Amino acid sequence: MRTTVGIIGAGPAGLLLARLLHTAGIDSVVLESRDRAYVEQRQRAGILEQGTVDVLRAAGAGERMDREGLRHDGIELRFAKRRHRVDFPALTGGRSVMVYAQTEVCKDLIALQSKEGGPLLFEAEALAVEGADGDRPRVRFRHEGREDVLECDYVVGCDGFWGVGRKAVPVSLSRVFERTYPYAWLGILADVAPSHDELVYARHDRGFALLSMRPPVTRHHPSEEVASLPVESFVSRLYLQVPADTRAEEWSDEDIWDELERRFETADGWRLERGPITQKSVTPMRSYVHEPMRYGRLFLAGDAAHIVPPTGAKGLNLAVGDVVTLARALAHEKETGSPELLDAYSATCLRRVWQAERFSYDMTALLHRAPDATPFDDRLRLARLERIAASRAAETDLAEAYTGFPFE
Ligand code: FAS
Ligand code: PHB
Repeated sequence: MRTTVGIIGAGPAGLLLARLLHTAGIDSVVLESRDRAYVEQRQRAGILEQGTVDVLRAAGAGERMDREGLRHDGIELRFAKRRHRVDFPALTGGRSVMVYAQTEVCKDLIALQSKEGGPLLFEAEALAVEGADGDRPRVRFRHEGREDVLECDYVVGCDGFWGVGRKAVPVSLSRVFERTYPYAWLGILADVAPSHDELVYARHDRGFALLSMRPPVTRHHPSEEVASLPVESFVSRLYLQVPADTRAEEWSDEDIWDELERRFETADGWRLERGPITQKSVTPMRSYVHEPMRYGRLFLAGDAAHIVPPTGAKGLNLAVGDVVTLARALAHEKETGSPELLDAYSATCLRRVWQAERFSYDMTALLHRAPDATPFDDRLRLARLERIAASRAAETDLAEAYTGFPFE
């Protein structure tokens, strides 16, 4: 097989890159090791930044998002039984976020790719990237029980944290920056309407809790009926900070609801509605950056290059920033013959990556309680939260970061 851009991975990074290249007239092939159902059902990100929403619309992948997603103009911070709402448009000159799950973004991009894009091979596992430092990189892969080779002009590792793309960078050139956290998130999906119409981030002496939501699983409505889905039709997506070695099955449904209730408690008697839990999973917490994000004709994008703790809702949105930058650079080279934007890819992406790492780390440290936290640490976190509630400047920093850093 031969193509201009070989893409490893059909998560949001790989799928959106293929779409952006297609609209720029650049051919690609996407190799995805799992099957379509796995990619479309893998519960992960839930929040799209303003920039991501704009890119999906411009790429022709925003129609269902605009119908079934939910625009959110703020979040609520909860601490010491107090509630403080952060008003995004008022603090950022009109920016907001969209509640629309990563699973739905992937479904929309896969549907587009199948209709008018290049080859997207499921159950095609990339085994290695070879020749990245030469003019003819190639991907050795296994598909339908036999090994094959994809010859390319460029290879892009969009294969997540555990993929093979990053392994093609010589260790001598790799610089890794990472931090693991002494806690994880126990996430649930529950068949009950969200108890609040926006996301609630709670800091409690017992640990962090997050109330989020998901649009109902798509049922084929006549278009006029879903013009604006009421939040009551949504289902609840909730998270609890738990010890890092927690196994989801250790927690009964009742224990989960009891613990969520404790951590969301407010002085004004706000109530958390309960319902049947339909999914339970534990997400480890990690900060990770691999530099550089390029080696010869190999580029890394998304989780293949960086990981953030999900507290700042940045992971998917960072992947979008990477592939927007790369698609623009490849199109520039095609149009002008100049590699200047390709040569700047890694540095351009890393400026945005490190801002997101900083914000994600700060939000995580602010809202979680480490097992070795001291009373001094607890007071410091409360003081930081008080400052955000009292200072427009402190609140603006959070609102600007949460709604997304501008693409360069
Ligand atoms: P992905 O990991 O999504 O996709 C990589 C793809 O490559 C996968 O489909 C994989 O099967 C494939 N692949 C791997 N190796 C391969 C090989 N050798 N050959 C072929 N294909 C291969 N981010 C948020 O913003 N908010 C959240 O709430 C949030 N929650 C998360 C929960 C969990 C459990 C996890 C793990 C992550 C979460 N994230 C969240 C981050 C997540 O959304 C990522 O940032 C996002 O999936 C990044 O997309 P990709 O870079 O495309 O990587
Ligand atoms: C989610 O809805 O899955 C979600 C929302 C916000 C976050 C993390 C996860 O910060």
